[in-house]
Amino acid sequence: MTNLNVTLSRRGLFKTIPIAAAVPSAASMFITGAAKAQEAEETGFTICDNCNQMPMCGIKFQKQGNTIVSVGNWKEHQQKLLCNKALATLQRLYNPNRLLYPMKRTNPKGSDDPGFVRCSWEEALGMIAANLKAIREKYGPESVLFFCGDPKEPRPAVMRLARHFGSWHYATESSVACRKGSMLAEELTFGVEYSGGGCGLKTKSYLVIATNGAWSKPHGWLNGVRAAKKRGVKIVVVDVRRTKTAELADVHLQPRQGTDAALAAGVCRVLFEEGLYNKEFCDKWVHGVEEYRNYCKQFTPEKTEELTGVPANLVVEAAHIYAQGPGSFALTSQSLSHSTNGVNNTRAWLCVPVILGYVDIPGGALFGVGPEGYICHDNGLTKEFVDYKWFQSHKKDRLDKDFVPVWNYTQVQFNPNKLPEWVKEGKLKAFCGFGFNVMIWPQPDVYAEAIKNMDFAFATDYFYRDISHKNLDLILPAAMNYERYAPFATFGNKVAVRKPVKPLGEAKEDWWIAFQIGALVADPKDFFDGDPVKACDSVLQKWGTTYAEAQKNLPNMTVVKAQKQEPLKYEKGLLRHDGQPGFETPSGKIELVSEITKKFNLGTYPEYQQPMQPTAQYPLKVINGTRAPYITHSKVRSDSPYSLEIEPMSTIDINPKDAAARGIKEGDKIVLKNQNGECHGKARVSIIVPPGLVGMQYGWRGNQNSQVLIPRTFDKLSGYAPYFETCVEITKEA
Ligand SMILES: Nc1nc2c(c(=O)[nH]1)N[C@H]1C(S)=C(S)[C@@H](COP(=O)(O)OP(=O)(O)OC[C@H]3O[C@@H](n4cnc5c(=O)[nH]c(N)nc54)[C@H](O)[C@@H]3O)O[C@H]1N2
Ligand SMILES: Nc1nc2c(c(=O)[nH]1)N[C@H]1C(S)=C(S)[C@@H](COP(=O)(O)OP(=O)(O)OC[C@H]3O[C@@H](n4cnc5c(=O)[nH]c(N)nc54)[C@H](O)[C@@H]3O)O[C@H]1N2
Ligand SMILES: [Mo]
Repeated sequence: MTNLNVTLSRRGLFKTIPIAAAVPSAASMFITGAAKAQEAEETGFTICDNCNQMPMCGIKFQKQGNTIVSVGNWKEHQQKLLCNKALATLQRLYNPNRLLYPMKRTNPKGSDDPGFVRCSWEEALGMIAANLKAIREKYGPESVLFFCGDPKEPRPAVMRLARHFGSWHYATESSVACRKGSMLAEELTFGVEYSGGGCGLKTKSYLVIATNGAWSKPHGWLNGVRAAKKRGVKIVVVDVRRTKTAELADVHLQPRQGTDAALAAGVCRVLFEEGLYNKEFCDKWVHGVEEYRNYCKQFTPEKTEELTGVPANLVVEAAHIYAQGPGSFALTSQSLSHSTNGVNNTRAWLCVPVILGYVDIPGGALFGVGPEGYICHDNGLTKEFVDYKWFQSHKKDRLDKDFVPVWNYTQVQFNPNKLPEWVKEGKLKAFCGFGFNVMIWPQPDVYAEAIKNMDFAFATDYFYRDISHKNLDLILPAAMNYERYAPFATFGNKVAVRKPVKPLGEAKEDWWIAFQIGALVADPKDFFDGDPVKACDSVLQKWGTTYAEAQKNLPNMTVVKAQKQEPLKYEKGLLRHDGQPGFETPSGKIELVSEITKKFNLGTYPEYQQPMQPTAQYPLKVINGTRAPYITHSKVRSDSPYSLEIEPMSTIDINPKDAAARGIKEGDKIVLKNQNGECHGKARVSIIVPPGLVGMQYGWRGNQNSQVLIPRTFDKLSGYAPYFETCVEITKEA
């Protein structure tokens, strides 16, 4: 069973804790609640963090004393629809396996039993400070890697800690994987992130690119698409699977995995050859149109069909439909960037709305605006808060410079995917992880071994997780979403703050932990007296409010000073740092030919490259990581057993033809195997995947861990692993 690891190792963990220090169990928490049944209920507010801490959906809860008794929709909040994952956070909060005290190891690294015992915060923080200072002294500050996993909320505080400690090796899950690969494509093209958006009243056509928002964005995205369809908006969906979203499409383009650069070029060819593209816009605002147009010439509908599997007539029809603009698009995909030519596949799709001139126009997708300096909490909240300039000035000092030069040149976050190699070379000596998970990587054991071999390593988390934590020196209890103040959530010109409860045990906010460490290893005056609320105020005050003021406005969100949303910002000089019209790219225009990839001899326009091909031995392509509506990554299942009731083990979608050819029936236990390893799961025979394609989530542990199948081959632009490109054979379990 998948959560066996966790449960067993927790038991091992608690054996070493003196009885007096034993953690209060969930049962006792509820008893406290019940005993106080007469106590009046009070209302509290927080932000859900159970999918990837990005949508920041609002939760309103009722509490008795310090015990939360119910959770529900916060109807004044921007994202008010809660899904099962949000409701499951209550079960997570009172999970008896929660990590509630700082723990230090007592057995040598590599021991089966790390012998973790409880220690005080003072001892834990002292140990961290002493080790980090000694390592900085001996090997330089850059030998310490600061890392946040998928949790995005700790990031501003951790990035600030890295900056003041003096290490430019600050990395996150987004520089390992996730959507920053698509964002890199957006930045190369537009100079800034621009992933499209929804449909406005003027929208006539909508292009949904490798995004199954029906499941990955449960807070109303699909309702928006349905409403647009009712208004007559024509919808083109590009997805290798027949998703809920694809079922709404007027045209569903269903390419073979990883062939998107050819398909997009095929669509662009139709638009160019038939004169449907916006020549005036291209002449004025787009760089490299002629080169790309020439490149597209070879992608005739027939050739495109041959390369991608999409029928030639559908390529033409999709182009015609989408050309009836104004058109909007949505590209929130992680899966497109998780293959060896991922960034170029993404760039190629961006060319379609670009050559039609659907950029920042009414009815199209508008560039995002927000309060001054705002860069979203996953990037650091504001440029000033994390000192972007300093990180930018040290890009050339980073270890990823030769590994992924384009990434290094454009991104302030370090790409740590060669961690094992850099540790072996003695270049990284200490690891500070906040919500860190080795399961994020292909071949997780290789990364776990690297972290074991560092001189010092600690992490903060909600739970002790054997596979990631067993070789750490220290593991620290992080307060959960109901128990913390920072960060607040931002939506355009509105912010939402929280009214939390007190943390259980000795759990502390990640921001508090980062600031305490900061005050010990750097100048304390940069860390707000260790107070997350004061840190939030340093930003909110510039936007014209304070945390306390915003709390007074609850349940309403607070309006702050922000740039006003308006179309055609590039004409008015609102997209460039120098206030000139145009885009923040080297050419000042939207770049179909990237002057940045060119500079590093890594190509010009987004070229098609054949993805890894199935072989006689491994004839099925597995897209390993598509999102299911009720589960997130590797964490949710054991944290909220309620999720395990929905899906108790790894479920693998296989087309009826492929299943029949292998004697596999619905519910059979199956084994996926390739040259890298094998993993187990249960078959779901479904036409959601076409023949030759297998779909599955990732994140199951033990013998269901699919990360072992993925090779450590990386996209040359983003450095991301090909999670969606691997080939396997499947057999029925003996
Ligand atoms: N094969 C394959 N691999 C993938 C992907 C895929 O699709 N396929 N997807 C990639 C993508 S897009 C992502 S986002 C990553 C997933 O990224 P991971 O980092 O693997 O994400 P999680 O498992 O959600 O969370 C990591 C840890 O953070 C802890 N945690 C959660 N919230 C907090 C918090 O607020 N504070 C602290 N201190 N800890 C917290 C959790 O308990 C968990 O142990 O995986 C990537 N890897
Ligand atoms: N319920 C739930 N929601 C989540 C998460 C979760 O774990 N659970 N995780 C969050 C995170 S961290 C992320 S990054 C996002 C991801 O959000 P999304 O990227 O929207 O989610 P996915 O399901 O990974 O991928 C979208 C679609 O891309 C298709 N696809 C795969 N490969 C290709 C290809 O080569 N070409 C084309 N055209 N299509 C392809 C897949 O079939 C899938 O339907 O979701 C977030 N939301
Ligand atoms: Mo992600």
